[in-house]
Amino acid sequence: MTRRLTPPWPGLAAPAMIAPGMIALAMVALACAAPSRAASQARTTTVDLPPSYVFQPAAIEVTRGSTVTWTNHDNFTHSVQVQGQSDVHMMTPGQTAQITFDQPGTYAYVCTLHAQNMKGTVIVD
Ligand SMILES: [Cu+2]
Repeated sequence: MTRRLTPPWPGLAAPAMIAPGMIALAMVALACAAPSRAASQARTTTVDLPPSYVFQPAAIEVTRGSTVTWTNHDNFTHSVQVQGQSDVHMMTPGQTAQITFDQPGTYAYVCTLHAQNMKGTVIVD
């Protein structure tokens, strides 16, 4: 029979030191996030395409009238096509694409070259 007499953490010092940091992080997160939105949706007009094959962040929120800029930092050509629109905005490596969103709504988009993997959303409010 084995009895553990010590807790799995080294005394109370560690939790006491972590707690203020965690509270500060939580406050920062609350301050940055728009009310009643998931934390995964960033309020930004800039979408990066890092290596490789992703839109980052995949879901963004913008105010109506905003112009969203995608920048292709990948080593391959990608594109942005908003669902329901015919325009395909091609981006070779290093290029950018810009689309202005005037009407509120949720706009799904894809890279037409890699539609299975590269998907994103622009929420306009
Ligand atoms: Cu692509």
